[in-house]
Formats: sequence, C-alpha cells, structure tokens
Amino acid sequence: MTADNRSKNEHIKEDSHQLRGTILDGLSEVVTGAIAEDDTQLLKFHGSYMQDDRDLRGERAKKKLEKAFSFMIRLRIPGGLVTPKQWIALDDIASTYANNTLRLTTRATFQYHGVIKSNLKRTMQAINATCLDTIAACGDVNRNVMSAANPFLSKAHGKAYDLAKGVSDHLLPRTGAYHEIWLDGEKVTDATRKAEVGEEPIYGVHYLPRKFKIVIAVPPDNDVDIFAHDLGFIAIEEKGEFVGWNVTVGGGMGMTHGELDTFPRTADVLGFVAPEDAIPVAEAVMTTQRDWGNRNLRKRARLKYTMEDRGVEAFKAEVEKRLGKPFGATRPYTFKSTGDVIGWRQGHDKKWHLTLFIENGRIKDVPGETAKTAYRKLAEQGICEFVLTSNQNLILTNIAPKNKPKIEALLKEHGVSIATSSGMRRSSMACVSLPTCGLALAESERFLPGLITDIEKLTEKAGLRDDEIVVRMTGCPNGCGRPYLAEIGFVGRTPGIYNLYLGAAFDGSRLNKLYAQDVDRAKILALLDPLIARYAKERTEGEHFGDFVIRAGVIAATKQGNEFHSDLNLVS
Ligand code: SRM
Ligand code: SF4
Repeated sequence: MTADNRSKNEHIKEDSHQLRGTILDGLSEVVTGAIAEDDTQLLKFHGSYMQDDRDLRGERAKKKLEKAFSFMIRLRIPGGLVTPKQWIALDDIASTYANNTLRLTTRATFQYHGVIKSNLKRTMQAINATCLDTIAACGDVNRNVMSAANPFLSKAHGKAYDLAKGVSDHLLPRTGAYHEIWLDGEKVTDATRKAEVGEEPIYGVHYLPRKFKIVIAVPPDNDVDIFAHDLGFIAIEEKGEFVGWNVTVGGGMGMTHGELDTFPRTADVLGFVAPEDAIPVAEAVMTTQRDWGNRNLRKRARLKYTMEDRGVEAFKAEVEKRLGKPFGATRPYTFKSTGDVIGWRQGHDKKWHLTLFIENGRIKDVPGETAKTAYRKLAEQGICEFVLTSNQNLILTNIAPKNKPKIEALLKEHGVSIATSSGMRRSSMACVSLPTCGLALAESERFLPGLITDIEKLTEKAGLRDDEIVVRMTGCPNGCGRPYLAEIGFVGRTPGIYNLYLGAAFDGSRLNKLYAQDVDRAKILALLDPLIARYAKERTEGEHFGDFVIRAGVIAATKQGNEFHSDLNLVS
C-alpha cells in the first residue's frame, strides 16, 4: 500500500459529501459563534470565511471570552455588473446584516464583513433573492471571473463580459450542497438551477488542488492585471473587428516570507484561440491543473508551480491534447496601464460612464462624504448601472447625456469628489488586512491612505503630484492587492513594519523586486524621498517610475517570476 501524502484539505474535501460537511448542523449550534474547523474549509466553497475581530482578541482573551467570531461573505459577480435594483438590495444587506459597508475587492466583486453566525443563512438568502450568489467565490475551484471593466465601453468589452459570464457558468461547481444548506433546497438563480446533487463532472470529489483564477483583458487597458492570474484571455481586434483571444497561463501572486520555493510569477502567453475555443481552452487548462497540480503541499499547489515544475511547453502540449487542436501563433497586442481611467468616458454607443476612485474599495458613509448613501440614491433613481473594477473602483455606467449633470450634482451634494488628491492615490490599492483578515501580519487598508498622504508631500516637492505611480500594499505576502505588480509595493512583516518592493512595469508585465526589508513609516519616507527627487530630474520623456528605478540601477529587473528572489541588492 502506498503512503497517502495528500494534504489535510484533500481529505476534508473527499469526506465532505461534495461540500456539505456538517455546516448545516454547525449553523444551528448556539453555544458558539464559530463552526467546526473542517467546515471552515468547506464554507469557503460557498463563498464565506469564518473570521474574528482581531482588534478585540486581547480584550476578549483577558475576559476568557471566545473570540468575536463573524463571517465574511464574498459574492460571485462575473464581469462585475450590478443593476440598480441589485444595488439597493446589496446596500440593504450591508446595513442589516454586515458592518454597514460594502467592500469592493481586487477581483471586482463585493465582500461583506461582520456577519454573525445566526444571520449567515438569512444573508445568503437575501443575496440569492437579488439573483446573485456566492457559489465558488472562494475555495479550490474556479473563482469569480473578472473582465475588463465596463462591458458597455466597446464591442470587445462586451465580448469580454460575455466570456466572463460564459466561462464562470461552465466551470461552476454542480453540487447541490449550496442550495441545500443556504436555500432550503430552493433553486433560485440560473447557477443553482443547474446544480444536481452528487454530480461534479468537471471537479470530481477532490475539486482542484488550489484556487483557480480567470480574467479577461481588452488592450490597451490591462486593468485586470492579466499576468497575475492562473488563466487569462486577451481580446484581439484586427481592423476594428474582434477576432479571438491570446491565452495567458500560470500567473499568481502569493508567497511566504523567507521561503524561496514560493514566489509570485507572471503568466506566459501560450498562443491564440478563436472565440468559440475560449471555453474549451479554459476547461482544458483547468483540468490539466486539476490532474497535474500538487495535492500534497498546498503552498506549492497553484498552477504557477505546476508550470514551473513540468515546464511551460509540456503544460501547453497537454492543454492542446485535451483541446484536440494546437494554439495559433500569439497575435500582437499592446498594454499601456493597469489602472482605471478615473473620470468620465464615452462609450461606442455615445452613453457616458463615470469611473470613481474608491479608496481601497470601502464604500461607506463618513461625516462630509456620504458615498454609500449617494450610490443608493443613484440606484433608486435608476439613472445608471454599476460596474465593479479589479482596482477596487466603481463605474457608474450607461448614463444618458441628459443625466450627467444630475449625477454630478448628487455626488457633490454627498461630498463625493470625482477628482483624487494625487496621481499616486488614484493608482493605489490596499488589501483588507486587519482587523478581519486572519492571515494579516500588519495593517494595510487602514494604513495606506495615511502613508500616501506623507508620500504626496514628497511627490509635491518634486513636482510630480499628478503623476501616476502605482502603489499597492498588503498586510502579508499572500498578495491580495497584487503588490508585486506595483511600481512601489509594500508587504507587511509585523505591525508597523513592511518590505518595500520597487520596479514593476506600469503596464503590469513585469514584477517588482525587494529593495528594503523591515522598514517602518519613517524609513519608507527616507528611502523614497531621494528616489522620487531623482526620478523627477532624470527621467526620460514618458518614462514610468518602475522603469526608471531599473534604468538608474536602483534595482535589477525581474524578467520572469522565478527570478523574483534573485539579484537582490538590499539597502539597509
Ligand atoms: Fe486574497 C486569502 C482577501 C484577492 C491571494 N484573501 C485571503 C483571505 C480570504 C484570508 C484568509 O484566507 O483567511 C482574505 C480575506 C480578508 C478579509 O478580511 O476580507 C483575502 N483577497 C482578498 C481580497 C478581499 C483583497 C482586497 O482587499 O480586495 C480580494 C478578494 C478577491 C475576490 O473577490 O475574489 C483578494 N487574493 C486576492 C488576490 C488578487 C487577485 O486575485 O487578483 C490574490 C493574488 C493573486 C493570486 O491568487 O495569486 C490573493 N488571498 C491570496 C492568498 C495567496 C494564494 C497563494 O497562491 O498563495 C491567500 C491565502 C491562501 O489562499 O491560503 C488569500
Ligand atoms: Fe489578508 Fe494577506 Fe490577503 Fe491582505 S494580503 S487580505 S493580509 S491574506
């Protein structure tokens, strides 16, 4: 008999009766606000994480109380489009069951935080009543599929949106566990309608070795950060007509501090496929990873490591075998940036679209800026739809020209500004981190805004206040804010202390590299001050900060993912 070295999660999945576990029993257990440990792993496949308020941990431990448990819920919104009616319902859910905020994520969906166990089922049902769901928003499955923000901007954007919906649907788990547990067996949305108890034709009982992420980009915008994901599709247009997709495979961000066999990796471009081959390619790539991925060691289980271990060519050949045809030659494409274009833009159908910067994705009301109320009022008036972006921003979309002034007036009335304080802030993102994230080592969402205010003083001094320099922060090395693709990246080490990374490409095609280890706010500013000043003086026409630091010899370029840890020349 051979030894079974598979990770604990493989056994949990195998024994779970296709993701049921004992979740249903745990929900009705009133003596604790938690659920059983194995069930916490299964709950992720249903779109929820058990968390606790880390701000309260010390105080509760002193009083010998159990942790302040609550649940994070993540929605599945392929393509990120939300109707006004849905917005109103989602806003109600935030105030009734969660912490009265809507959190836009780096994968263009919503998260709720702070839902207590006794409200979990009610919240799931309320979400389903909006014709949205949380199936496969987390867990070892294909996650929420992101497409280039705003399906209405051009025909290619429309194709990207349709593919996001199509591929999400095709790769959705089919187990009936979701509607049994949360909807009392009711079949509400298209997704749940298709679920058949006991049937998982694509996933089987073990699902995938690890999470799997798909995105779709429309050049020249690389807003979805195509090279950061397991699988990507780049829309190719020739002579103004959409002709198909270039396919990218093997990107990923997560790593562990100090473990050199873990690293972020930018995806490889495997080749071109015709429009009708996109979904079959997605299935072929995902099932190759399903069968080839590492099921013994979760930290090496992502597709990027399968590509490294087996080789890109071998992986590509297997995908072609499963697809029954070879990839075509990669078609030319050019990306210009990873950011969102903040402000007004007009679509091909002459409708208007307003992209608003939402600092770190948190939609809330604060004195002087009642943004949550403003968006709700817009939804109630029904004068726009809403699109969530992969940069944690919000697009008010499909606006008739006559409604533009109305929207501007309403936003102004609620203190919501279309302008941002600087180009750097506009290009910034931070992951959630403390107090809800159980893996956080340092602050992120609550720390970055203040740090940017300090860095703005440096850019102001150098005359660069409006220059877009991509800055991202995460509270740990898992990379939820894609910090390794930032021109200036901060990754938490311990409270108040970060690693500083420099040198990613503005268009998202090159990772950055570690520049300084274990630096606090004062040291960060001391290190960035001379670099920003030099950049202002020495940059060439149109040169971005990430390219400048490489040309100036400040940092070596990371040409591919497995070079992320090499050629380091740390400052002290
Ligand atoms: Fe993430 C785990 C938040 C995008 C890589 N991520 C987590 C958890 C669930 C912590 C946990 O496992 O207990 C965080 C919940 C925090 C909270 O309190 O809400 C969390 N991740 C987020 C979000 C909300 C960050 C944000 O500020 O927007 C993003 C939700 C995306 C979504 O809607 O689906 C989020 N996470 C990402 C991304 C970015 C992306 O996908 O574009 C990455 C890097 C890309 C990648 O996957 O390689 C990412 N999250 C991780 C990892 C590391 C995975 C790895 O391969 O090593 C973990 C930890 C894990 O899976 O073990 C993680
Ligand atoms: Fe939590 Fe780390 Fe992800 Fe930030 S990067 S949300 S700290 S897991």
